[in-house]
Amino acid sequence: MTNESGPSNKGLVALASILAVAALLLATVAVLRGGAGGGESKASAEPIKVELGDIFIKPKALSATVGSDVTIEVTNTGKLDHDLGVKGGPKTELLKPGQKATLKPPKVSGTVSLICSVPGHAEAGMVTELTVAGGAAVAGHAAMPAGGMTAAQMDESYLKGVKAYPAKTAGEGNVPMTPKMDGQVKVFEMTAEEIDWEVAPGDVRKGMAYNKQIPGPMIRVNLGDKVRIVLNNKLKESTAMHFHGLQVPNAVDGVPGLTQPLVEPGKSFTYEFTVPNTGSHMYHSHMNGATQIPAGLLGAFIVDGPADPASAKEQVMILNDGPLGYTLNGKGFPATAPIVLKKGEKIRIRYMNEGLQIHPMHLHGLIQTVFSKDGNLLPQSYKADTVLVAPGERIDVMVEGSEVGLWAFHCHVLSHAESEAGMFGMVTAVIVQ
Ligand SMILES: [Cu+2]
Repeated sequence: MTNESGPSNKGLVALASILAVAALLLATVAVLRGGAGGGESKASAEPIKVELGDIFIKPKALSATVGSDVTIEVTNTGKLDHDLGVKGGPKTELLKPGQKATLKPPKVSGTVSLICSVPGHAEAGMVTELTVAGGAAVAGHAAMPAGGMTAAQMDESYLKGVKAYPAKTAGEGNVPMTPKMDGQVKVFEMTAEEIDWEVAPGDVRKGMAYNKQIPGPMIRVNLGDKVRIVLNNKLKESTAMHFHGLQVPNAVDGVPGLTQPLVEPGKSFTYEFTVPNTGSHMYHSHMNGATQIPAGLLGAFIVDGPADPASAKEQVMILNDGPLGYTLNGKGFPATAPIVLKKGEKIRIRYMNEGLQIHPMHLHGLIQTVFSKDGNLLPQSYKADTVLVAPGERIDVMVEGSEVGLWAFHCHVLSHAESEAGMFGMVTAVIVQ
């Protein structure tokens, strides 16, 4: 089961772009404050202060609200030249020691890295994270002015989002991949490249994808299968592929410089191994990981075997956060896919967190029975209504459609799921019929 997909709604896109301009004009004063390490300042329109030094950025985390007209005030306190900006996006001019400049936070929600673009400086630690929370620029209601919405506007925007669910968007990720056979070897060819990805209706963002899918195609094999994964790099930067959770030989562990050469732009690399262990695993980039994985270079790698056979009904649920916003299988509400069950039917949900943040997944009304962690069956299962999935973790749960209804299913870090403009991001539903 995967997300609904289809052509984008052209009317909505046009409306969204018109209203996005309106939103820009209407952008109201929003709260902006220093995050961890920065100390909190009062909610105000005061600029957030960022220090560039040799070789660091302070503070390491910033937060803002969508629609902010607040600026980031950047001061170079070092002895070297530095700048600050979004990788590949807007940045300040190159600042000499003692110079100041201002930078506008992005207009969309999500987490972006701000870096110094002087060669080598970001790699040496000149990175800070800006999280832009809430607001209307997500969730396919790109339209409403964020910050200071009236109560009536909030109601209208909220209901518009709910009514649109499940919304169709272009592009579908996590599609099961049929390997080509080379004798006994199952061959999966993966091409990494930059793409435009429609996260929610009209919300098209720059991503990185394997075979034009976010998440990448689902690899599903049996214990003991011989597999070959061919990675073609069509990105503008080097990459590599790591098989997260699979106990593969060191030579195919996918860490450039440690176990293999960099897979440079235009180059390919081939991984071949015998599938060593069962369970819910992942494949993802292991180069510039804090950028490439949140941007979409990730996928599910599921291994069936006698000790952990496939369940009758299943759903992979890959959690991610970053430049694509807060997503479930590459989409944000209302473009997330509902899970549909008949009364009494059971489904196995395989959570996989490829993001940078923790996501406690809360299901209303139905019990989640947690029975596997990182591909290992637990000695004793346990029941929960909220299941915390940390970055890198895979947690498998069984859910029974014990009660008929339309049950909300969302991350309970509420800023990942709901804003003044309504629900967005990590929200979907289990429908029991
Ligand atoms: Cu979350």
